[in-house]
Amino acid sequence: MSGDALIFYSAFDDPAAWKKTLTAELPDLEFHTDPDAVDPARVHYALTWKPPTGFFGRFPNLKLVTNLGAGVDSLVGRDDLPDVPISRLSDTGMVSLMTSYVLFSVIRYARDIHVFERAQRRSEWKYVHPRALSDIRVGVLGLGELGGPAAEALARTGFDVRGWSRSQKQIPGVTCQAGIDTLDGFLSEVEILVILLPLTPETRGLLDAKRLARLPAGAKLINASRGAVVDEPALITALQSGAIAEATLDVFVVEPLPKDHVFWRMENVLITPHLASITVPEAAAREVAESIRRVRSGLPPLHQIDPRRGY
Ligand code: NDP
Ligand code: OXD
Repeated sequence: MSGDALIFYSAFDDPAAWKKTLTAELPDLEFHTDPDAVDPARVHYALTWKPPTGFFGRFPNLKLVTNLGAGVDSLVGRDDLPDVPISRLSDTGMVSLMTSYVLFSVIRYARDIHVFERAQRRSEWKYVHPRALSDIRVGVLGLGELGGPAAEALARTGFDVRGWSRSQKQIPGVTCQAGIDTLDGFLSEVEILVILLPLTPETRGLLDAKRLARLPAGAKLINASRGAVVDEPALITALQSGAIAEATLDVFVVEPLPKDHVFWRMENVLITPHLASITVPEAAAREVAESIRRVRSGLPPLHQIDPRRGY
């Protein structure tokens, strides 16, 4: 089958880069960014990030919707989502970027770099005796395409790593637990918590005041998934009291984080602007092209998500 069309929408990603990389993989694919420039009936594939309301309704013959990102929380709640396979991006470039972000953030705390950053601002030679990494308990919530490799990399680096997910996992060097019943016990043993859970009805506000209080006093928290998985006011209270000593936050309930938000003024919070991982078209286009080939052959796409489950 050939000559079918793809519609691209993103206010964030570069359409020219995607067109170049995707049509190099699939020379017979028509790549469109303007919905009015193509017969909607010939559009079989949508590659989109947060398209406007009603976008999908224009295309009656869609066979595949691919989310231009890993998190599908903004996609699955839409009422114009067609009943076709939905996939998300995942590629080695995205995994490497997230793993490097998690390693950096955990090591910054494990090696007391945050303490030295502040001491330097006071011109203070502040010696803190390093701890063995194997004594530092790191917990990773979410062991999926990004969380699994991040947990494994932390274990390879020498940390005592525990992981938590919905279904039981086996990851080299990582002690894995599964299910909501094990969460409180899991949290009580973790010194540095890394959050890599998707935002779903089940995980929204999962880390509320009660669960944050399960963490040992002085724990550190790293959130690289979605802001709303954590109850932000509860986190602020815990950071202000020192119950949670430090946080590295890449994601927020409201993004961009408003100028007057208290997080900006907190010395014990490191803020990054939602870039823990991004999609690199060169790597991801191969996966998208393979999904299109699979759908053309009547097979399910790669990285298919379950809209009812929310991830
Ligand atoms: P996946 O969908 O591959 O994995 C999700 C993991 O979370 C799985 O291990 C899953 O368990 C677990 N999980 C989901 N719901 C529950 C639950 N209710 N209880 C326990 N565990 C649960 O996601 P990724 O690893 O690819 O990415 C995680 C998130 O990171 C994305 O959803 C996105 O929001 C965010 N992200 C952020 C980026 C950034 O730049 N900050 C960039 C890319 C992604 P199981 O394995 O049992 O299904
Ligand atoms: C994603 C993200 O989900 O950027 O890809 O958060």
